Amino acid sequence: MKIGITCYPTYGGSGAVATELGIALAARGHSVHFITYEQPFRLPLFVPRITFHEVSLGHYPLFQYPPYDLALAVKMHEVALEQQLDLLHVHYAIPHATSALLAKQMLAEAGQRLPVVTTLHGTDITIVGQDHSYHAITKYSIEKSDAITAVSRFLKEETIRAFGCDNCRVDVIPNFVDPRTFNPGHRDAALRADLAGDRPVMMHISNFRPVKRVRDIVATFARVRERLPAVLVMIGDGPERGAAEEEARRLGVRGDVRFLGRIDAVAPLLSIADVYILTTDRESFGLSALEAQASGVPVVAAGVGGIPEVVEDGVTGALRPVGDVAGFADATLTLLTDRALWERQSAAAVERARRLFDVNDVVSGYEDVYASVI
Ligand code: GMT
Repeated sequence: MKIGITCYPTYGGSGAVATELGIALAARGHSVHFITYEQPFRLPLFVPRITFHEVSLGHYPLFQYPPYDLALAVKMHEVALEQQLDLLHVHYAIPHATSALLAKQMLAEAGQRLPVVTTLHGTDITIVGQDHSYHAITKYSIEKSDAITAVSRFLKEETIRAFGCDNCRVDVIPNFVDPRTFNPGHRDAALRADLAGDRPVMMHISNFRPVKRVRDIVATFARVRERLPAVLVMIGDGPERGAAEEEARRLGVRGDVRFLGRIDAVAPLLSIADVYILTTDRESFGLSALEAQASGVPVVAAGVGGIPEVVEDGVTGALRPVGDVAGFADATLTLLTDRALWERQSAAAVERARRLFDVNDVVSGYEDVYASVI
């Protein structure tokens, strides 16, 4: 098949999933065309059968808000015509599904069919799409897509609750992980010693947006640190990073918290962690928690949204209510002090990631959806 993929190319789960999916599809012989405003962050420079098409925004002084959605629709139309695409697969409803529908209508005028598959990832449904300014267009774009997928059962239910979604079917296709990249076998003793010496490592990766509640992570770490020498490794960057650094100073643990900034290839780092922590207040899936489990790292997380579908409480980690810093700290301390429990949960985490979220099963699921719309 010839497949166009549009996603947010910047640091984040939906871009990571879309890019890994494109790479896996290309490995199966499909031609994949990424249509985005910059090279997706997880896309290596050259992969056979993958082409990157950049959406460029012309500049004109009249435009206080340059119409990116239109430039994207034009690029989708151009690539679909030139490459004779079989379908467009867009990740994150706004504005990608809307632009895809415009491109589809323009192509229909020229007698070319272009089915649109929309994958819902999270805040396109739970926050942005429910904002009054975007609700009607999000609902329209979902309902007019030829197929809709959501990354968790939670997100499917939330889509139906918030948008009604008349006459449409939402298939749940979870996110996936490639065990060749994320596995416990990569543990790099020198990297671990460099970051933490012989102390246990708590780790978090995100874009530090307010929903992630990164200050709760620092507060949790401070409680752990009272009882145990440990190191917290924070990977990523975003609006709340400054607040997290300030919280670490305020709680007197700044010296034991490593803020590494944005790192694209996180697998080697994940494999040296002892506990992965995610204190978010809403999360449709939690891709980083899955990648941590595949790396053999138990997860301590807030049990919200789709997280319980990814992390099994008491088996591959611990789930606590949002904001329960004392509960997160107790669960972390238990894991860090009970070696037998840690070994059990680490093994169960790897097994769960392989059994439920294997790249091959998930990519086959998307191929079935593509076949159904073509
Ligand atoms: O929806 C977002 O806020 C952005 C998006 C992203 O690009 O990181 O995150 C969502 O999609 C990921 C991939 O499917 C999920 O793992 C995240 O849980 C989800 N984020 C939220 O629901 C907050």
